[in-house]
Amino acid sequence: MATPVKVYGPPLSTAVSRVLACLLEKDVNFQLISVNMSKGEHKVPDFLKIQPFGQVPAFQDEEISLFESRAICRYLCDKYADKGNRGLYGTNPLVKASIDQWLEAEGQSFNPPSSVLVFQLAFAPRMKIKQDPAVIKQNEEKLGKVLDVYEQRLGESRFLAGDEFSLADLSHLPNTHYLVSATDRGELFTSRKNVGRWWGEISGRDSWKKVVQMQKQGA
Ligand SMILES: N[C@@H](CCC(=O)N[C@@H](CS)C(=O)NCC(=O)O)C(=O)O
Repeated sequence: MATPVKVYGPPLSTAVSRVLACLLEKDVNFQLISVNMSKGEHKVPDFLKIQPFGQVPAFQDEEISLFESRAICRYLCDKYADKGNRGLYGTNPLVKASIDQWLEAEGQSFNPPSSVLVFQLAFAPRMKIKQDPAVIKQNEEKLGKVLDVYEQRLGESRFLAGDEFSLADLSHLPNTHYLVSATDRGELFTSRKNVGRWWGEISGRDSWKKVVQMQKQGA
């Protein structure tokens, strides 16, 4: 059996959970290596050798070390093209271009406001950090505008990049999961008919259900 790839970081991290969902979709064998962030293990010199920004996830496969969750996912889809969900990152240039476009939309337009809201609404209270109502309001408005674009797109196609579930949809799972499950702002998604339908469909995938289970177990 091939040596498992290594993922460093806790499944509760949105960026780590993105990589885990991709590994499960692709049916790639992996070893999850714990990084205790409250003890600052992501800032120690040995960790910085594989993740120079001192963030999770870090990743290793054979002789390559990688960071940035979306780059790791793209690598996994290319390297393990014939394993698991073969269409996850498209099988022809046209489909791939559309997946890349919506992956960029996730990283550039969806992630900035949604990650601020995840931090402010889900993590700050747990960490006993004071919430900033002005920041919450501003980012809620920004996210609403992004989701209006998604609402229109998802009225035209079942998933963001077309009729098949892809890496573009997968990349939205971590932040959306926290906003829907751990805050009172789930309506941003569920009040929009097409976005709500899409969220129900992508969050019901076995791969994501397994990631949520890992988060619950604190694996
Ligand atoms: N763009 C990076 C973001 C990584 C990131 O922000 N990780 C967070 C956890 S979700 C982290 O390590 N935070 C601790 C820190 O920045 O010190 C990716 O997608 O991998």
